[in-house]
Amino acid sequence: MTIAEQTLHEALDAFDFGAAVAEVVRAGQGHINDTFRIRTVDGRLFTLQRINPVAFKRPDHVMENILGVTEYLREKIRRAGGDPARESLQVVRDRNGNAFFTGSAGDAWRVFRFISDVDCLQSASTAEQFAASGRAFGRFQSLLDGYPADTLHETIPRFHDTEDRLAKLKTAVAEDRLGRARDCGEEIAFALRREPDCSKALDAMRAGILPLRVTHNDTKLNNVLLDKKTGEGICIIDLDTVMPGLSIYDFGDSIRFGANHCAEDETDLSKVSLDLDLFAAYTAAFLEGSGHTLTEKEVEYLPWGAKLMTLECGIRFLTDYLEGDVYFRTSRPGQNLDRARTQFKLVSDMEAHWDELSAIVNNAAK
Ligand code: ADP
Ligand code: GN1
Ligand code: MG
Repeated sequence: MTIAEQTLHEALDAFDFGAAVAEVVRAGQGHINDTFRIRTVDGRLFTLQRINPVAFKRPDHVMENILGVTEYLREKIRRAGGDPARESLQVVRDRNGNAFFTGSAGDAWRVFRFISDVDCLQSASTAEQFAASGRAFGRFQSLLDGYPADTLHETIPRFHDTEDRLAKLKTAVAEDRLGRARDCGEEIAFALRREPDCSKALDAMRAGILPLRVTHNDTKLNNVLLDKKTGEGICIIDLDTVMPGLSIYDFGDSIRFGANHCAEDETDLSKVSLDLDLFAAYTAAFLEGSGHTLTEKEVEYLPWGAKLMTLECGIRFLTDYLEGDVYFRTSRPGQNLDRARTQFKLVSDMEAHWDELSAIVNNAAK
């Protein structure tokens, strides 16, 4: 039994679901939080989550960000004639009126209203599905355009600081606490050869070429809920890492996860490749969703967003493998190394198709 399952009963008691709880099932395939779907005897649905304490040291900061952002979004959605209950997460407070509950083991739990009649996909079967997620993430960014960025806490310090991620990999290799570095010499070398790349977006940000915006920072396909009837992306979820960031990160992380046809931990690397049609579909949709508000430079750097998020995620998986799988949830030995390998295969593919990626982006931006 996981820690979350052992302490679940305390969390269930801490919230008023309006009726007795009839069913609790694990939900979703996220790598970080523990998510449960709650059904009451009268059919009400909720999402109960244990916030991962390894990833998030300050759940109070996470929840302050989420309350601020969701209230802001709901108001904007309402004014645009939308349905805030379906198009934005809504926090349900605990019996004491708090945005989260701290259990006896010190772990933080929160509840959201469950959004029904949606699909949450692990991979896109059609370009249109992937485009729907792109429109939704683009729109999310543009809706938050006026949000006071300086009120947001940095919930994970240096989250997309690729230079720092590489430095952490070097430390993990040097320490090699579990003697795993010998299994992944090639992967370590792959990352180290790309050290100059790790500064590409950060240099542009430091030089004022790329503006800081309020970004989601974790734009996987399974962090958007698609309406079952229309197929459109209606609600962006997993708001734990909404922080000031670069627009190209949100674009790039979606490409990393969704512009291919295999699982993140696919072991047959011959199956792993970047799908240029999916890349094109997402690019056009993301620009459309963001209302074509990205600057010329942001558009020019989009392929860098894709490559950097993929490289960085590979570096993070590899670091976690070397450190003993302490951050990303794993269900089998070697899974984080397999994940790192797929990411690096995708990076190689992006490098091989670099000119095409730029051409697709230019074409979409016309
Ligand atoms: P993680 O950080 O572990 O990825 P998420 O917040 O993304 O956690 O939630 C995990 C999964 O739970 C999602 O991919 C989605 O399938 C489901 N989920 C989360 N919140 C809701 C919600 N409010 N309504 C419906 N499904 C949800
Ligand atoms: C994690 O929480 P989830 O599964 O949506 C991670 C992302 C990684 C992703 C890789 C807070 O996302 O940064 O890109 O796994 N989230 C956090 O799949 O670290
Ligand atoms: Mg998630």
